[in-house]
Amino acid sequence: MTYCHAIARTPPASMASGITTQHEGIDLALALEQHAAYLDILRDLGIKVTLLGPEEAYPDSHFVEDTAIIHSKVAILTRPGAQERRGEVDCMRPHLEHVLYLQELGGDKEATVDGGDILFMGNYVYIGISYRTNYAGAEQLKSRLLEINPSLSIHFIPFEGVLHLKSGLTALGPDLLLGSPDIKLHHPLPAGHITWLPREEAHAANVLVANGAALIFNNSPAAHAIAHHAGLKPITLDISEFRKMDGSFTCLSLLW
Ligand code: CIR
Repeated sequence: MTYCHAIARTPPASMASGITTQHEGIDLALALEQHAAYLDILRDLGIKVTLLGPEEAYPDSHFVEDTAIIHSKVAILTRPGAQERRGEVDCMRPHLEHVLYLQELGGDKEATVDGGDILFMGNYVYIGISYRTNYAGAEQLKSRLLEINPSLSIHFIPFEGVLHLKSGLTALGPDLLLGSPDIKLHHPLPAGHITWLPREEAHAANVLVANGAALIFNNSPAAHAIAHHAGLKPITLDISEFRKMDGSFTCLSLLW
């Protein structure tokens, strides 16, 4: 995918009280350093980065990916599955409405979607059904996306084993995916060949592909080789402090 713009948010000092399944202390100074390095990589790839200020009331608010799905210059605001993250969408709305067409998810209050569950692969859109994204939310999102682009092939993908669909599966190309051995897909995917990572690199399945490059966890030789083989330029980065919050590369920016 070719991107020109990104929105990111500085991690708040409160980030250590965000939602996580890990039990490791977070080093805020290091997190800020890693976040800055991530943004520098995006800039080096020719992407204009808009960096929003920290939102102390929302410890997970730097994971901006979960607040919107962007397709064809339209941003569809989500309704995050975690109650304590819902306010992040209101914080994001004013920044997106200046630069993109805005749509709401709509539907009933039970409908939930996290951006981390939405995977675009060529013309296919996989909507992960998870603890965060439910079928009601997936149906709403599908309707919105088809209004924007009726030619999309949209599929619901129930899974287990990782937080978001893209925590365990990302697209490297129009027919190639990188998979974590941790993700358990309930059904085979309708399209796309999955290359599975070895267990010791399970966390490295979340790769951010942008402008011919692939941002990859450091110390992940298999992921590095697979991305290289796919014709991408691998760029490695340590984002240990975000991993401690169950986050990864794609979650730290909204791109278009
Ligand atoms: C959460 O549990 O919501 C955050 N601690 C991590 C969110 C990561 N976002 C993503 O993978 N898209």
